Amino acid sequence: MTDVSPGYDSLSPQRFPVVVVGAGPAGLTVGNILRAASVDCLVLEAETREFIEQRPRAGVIEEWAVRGLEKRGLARNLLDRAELHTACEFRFGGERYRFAYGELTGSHHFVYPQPLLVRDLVHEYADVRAGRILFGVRDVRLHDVDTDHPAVSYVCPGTGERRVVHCDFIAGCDGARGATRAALPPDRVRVARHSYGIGWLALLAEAPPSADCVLFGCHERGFAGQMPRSPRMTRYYLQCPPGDDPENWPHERVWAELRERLAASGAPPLTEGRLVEKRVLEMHDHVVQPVTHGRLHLAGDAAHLVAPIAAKGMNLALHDAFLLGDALVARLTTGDDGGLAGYGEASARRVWDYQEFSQWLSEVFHGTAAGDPFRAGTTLARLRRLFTSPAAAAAFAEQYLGTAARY
Ligand code: RFL
Repeated sequence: MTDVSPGYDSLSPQRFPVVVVGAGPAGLTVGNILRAASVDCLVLEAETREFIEQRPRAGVIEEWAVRGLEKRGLARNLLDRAELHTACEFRFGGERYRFAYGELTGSHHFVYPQPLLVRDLVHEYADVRAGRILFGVRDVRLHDVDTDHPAVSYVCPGTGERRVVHCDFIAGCDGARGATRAALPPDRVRVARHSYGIGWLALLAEAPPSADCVLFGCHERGFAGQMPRSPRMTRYYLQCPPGDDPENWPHERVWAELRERLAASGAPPLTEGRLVEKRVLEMHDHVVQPVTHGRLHLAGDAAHLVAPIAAKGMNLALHDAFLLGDALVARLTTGDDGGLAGYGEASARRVWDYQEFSQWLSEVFHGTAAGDPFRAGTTLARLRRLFTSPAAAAAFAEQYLGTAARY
């Protein structure tokens, strides 16, 4: 279904200061920042509004990101409804080890499902700030991005006609499989890639969480994780071979494996429920550099993908959106180019820091199951150090929460 915000069809000529491609957390946040400064923009989204408001994905949002949303008037529902998490629990060697990072740092995570955040951001952008958004567009193409008169064209869902929108800037926020990244010249762009050679079976269960915090099970049979999403929904992960078929994981096998990998003395039994999502994710990362070419600026997963090991992707998408939204507003309202000139560099510092942390945490999660006694030994040392060395615990908490003073 196509959903068009009121007044869209009467727009003439087709010209906006900014065209945002993609209505995920990054694109919608950029759009909202622009609208708050009365900058006109058009968001082009390939899917329907219903689809993006229900697509299950992230849930863990870092406190600085929530404060960034709050500062921009985008966190009302989140602050009312999100759960606060102040601890996570590692399970290894048949024991439970609670890591109370809230006590250690005074900081916490917010748990708020991504589809709810997307719903809030679409509502605020389209219904409150009167931003223009077009859903269900096909075949988005960028034109003349290295000139000062770029354009975006797309196939209109209603008529099947190709339409052209002229603009000053394009925000490429269309995720890891979007179209905007292809507009970067291949001879000037570098995509740095890392593959873990590991798969995760990502599961969403219609069941209350089995513990009040995130669980990380580091087990010889492979990693298992539990992430509470709401009082009725829980995300679970099971390490599996890359490319595994979700059909190899019937209900009974999933729960038996979760029970085994998350077993620990004194742990309450897992609360089972219907599995409403079951898909295999390949654990890989990449970073695109540079993220700016002429009038095109990439943000979020379009610019960098981080495997969900440390729950960082949406946080990075929001970080980019704050930087890019503010920089576009400065450029378009006062002519100040500084924010846009420094955007790629400012984004990349946090991106690389989070990539490094994900890689470090990946070894903690997967080292025990690598079939290599040496890696199993060093993994155990890493885990023990978190609970024996205050300095190691403080460093972990800082990275897990994204609270470093500088990136
Ligand atoms: P999105 O959310 O992918 O949004 C991109 C939007 O662009 C649209 N699109 C197009 N539109 C027009 N034309 C095209 N050619 C288009 N191609 C695509 C898409 O339909 C979509 O609406 O990117 P954005 O905004 O950069 O946000 C990134 C986050 O969604 C992502 O990083 C997170 O979901 C990653 N992630 C997590 N991140 C966290 O910070 N905390 C978590 O707890 C967390 N858990 C997760 C996750 C990702 C997961 N999956 C599915 C990989 C858990 C999972 C299972």
